[in-house]
Amino acid sequence: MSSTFYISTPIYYPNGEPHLGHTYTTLCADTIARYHRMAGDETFFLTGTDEHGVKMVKTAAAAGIEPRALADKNVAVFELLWKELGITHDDFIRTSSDRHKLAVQNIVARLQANDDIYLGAYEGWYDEGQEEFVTETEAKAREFKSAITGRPLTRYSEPTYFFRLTKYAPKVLAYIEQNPSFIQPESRRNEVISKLKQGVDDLSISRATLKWGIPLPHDPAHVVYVWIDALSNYITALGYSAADDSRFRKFWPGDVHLIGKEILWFHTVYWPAMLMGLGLPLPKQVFAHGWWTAEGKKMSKTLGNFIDIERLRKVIATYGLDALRFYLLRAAPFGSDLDWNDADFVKSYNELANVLGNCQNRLLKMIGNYRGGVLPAPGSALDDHDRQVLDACEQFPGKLADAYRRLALQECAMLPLELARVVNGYIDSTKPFSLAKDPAAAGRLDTILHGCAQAVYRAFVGILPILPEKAAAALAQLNVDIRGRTLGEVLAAGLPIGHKFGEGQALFPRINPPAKA
Ligand code: ME8
Repeated sequence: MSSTFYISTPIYYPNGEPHLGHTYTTLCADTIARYHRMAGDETFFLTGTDEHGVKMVKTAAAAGIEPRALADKNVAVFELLWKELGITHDDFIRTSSDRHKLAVQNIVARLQANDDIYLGAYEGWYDEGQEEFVTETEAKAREFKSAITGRPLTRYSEPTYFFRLTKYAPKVLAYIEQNPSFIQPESRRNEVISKLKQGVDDLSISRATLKWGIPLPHDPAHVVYVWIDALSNYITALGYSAADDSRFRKFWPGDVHLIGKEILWFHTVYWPAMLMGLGLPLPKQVFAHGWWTAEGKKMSKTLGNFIDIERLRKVIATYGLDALRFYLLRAAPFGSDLDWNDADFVKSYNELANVLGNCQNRLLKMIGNYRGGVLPAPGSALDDHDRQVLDACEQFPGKLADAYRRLALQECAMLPLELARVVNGYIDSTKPFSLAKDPAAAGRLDTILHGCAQAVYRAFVGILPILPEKAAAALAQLNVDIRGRTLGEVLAAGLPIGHKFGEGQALFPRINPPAKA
């Protein structure tokens, strides 16, 4: 039975160019989307840009241009980078687009009709970098500075419309408590629960002093608070409230909102409360991944450790896109904080070469030299070494599916390498090159070559979502075409006896000098 799968990234502020952080979330979402497509799910992968708010206005003013021009300029860079990175998103939502604006106005109008919105006045602190209201207690605790950017908080005092967050907060808390998989990882879930238990205020959802935003339908002198506008993207992109809402009906509720940990509260409190107000089901999961630093420090232009778009392009030009994907995914258990480190990058590239590249190379050489490139049937009784390889092949699909189900992306990257390591160990201990010299050992050699081939094939199929170019090149060398079959079918079937292999070529060439990444 085929099912649907909907995954989103945050929509990024185009107040600057994308960097390592944006790239990471988007590559992770891309990997998960690729996996689900291969698994046979009808998949929808959404990304986009969050173009309104004070931050955009201030950055544009500093550059002497209009916010719209700033957005257009940087959106083009985001779109180009995603193209260069081979990102397979199905849609790119811009919050300045008409389809989004109209739907946001419908959303606000529905909340208003539901008596969830009322006019009042906001008096308090605002973090412009995060576009976040900060309570007096929090502001004091943070010494009136942003917890994320360290810049001073701004004081606001103006009329505003409020959303009745206090009405929904107990329901949101109960939902989170009753649905353990809604917020992942577990530690993040606990954070939200304890903060919710401290109580919330109603949420200011309009700005009367800002012009760059979506006008409130019933009071166009106000624009919609940028987070209400932005969170709505997850349904406006699907056509919520539009004449054609077929995508919305097919894909909502979404399966995973992938986000960085700093925007957890918005996604697990404001967004669920809004959806409850709209009478809509909640997304199945919000997964908050960790934060990147570089060489042990917060990324910063002045420190010179900022992994910007130029740096990413340089790494890709030297090592290839797949090496970057692999490094980012295996850098830490998914959900934990991560640190960019040049030496680790080179190590992870060498791991690809020494483990995956090596077993492919050995397999194709041996099968070419000893069996004319044709897969033999096993020709001897199985011993413990053979059984270890066959067991690893058998367990691989289940382990991989389970790792993707848990979004344990580091495991998703390492499982195929583990299988390849088993093959390398198998070759080292059974020594097919010696057996090849002894005609009486032909049957034994057939068994070993057969086992190696089945495992190498599965390792490359399994790593396709992470190394789309390299794994496809490896499969082309193995002369297999898996199109038209699901991942489960391919992994279960393995290679048929008599399969004719192609020629091997180095997948991960040595890079000299292996300087910094
Ligand atoms: O917050 N480490 O946009 P944004 C890991 N527009 N991930 C990082 C990162 C880092 N150092 N830096 C950025 C916004 N990210 C809002 C979102 S969604 C309805 C609105 C990634 O441009 C990570 O995914 O500041 C983080 O959540 C996101 O970029 C923030 O992007």
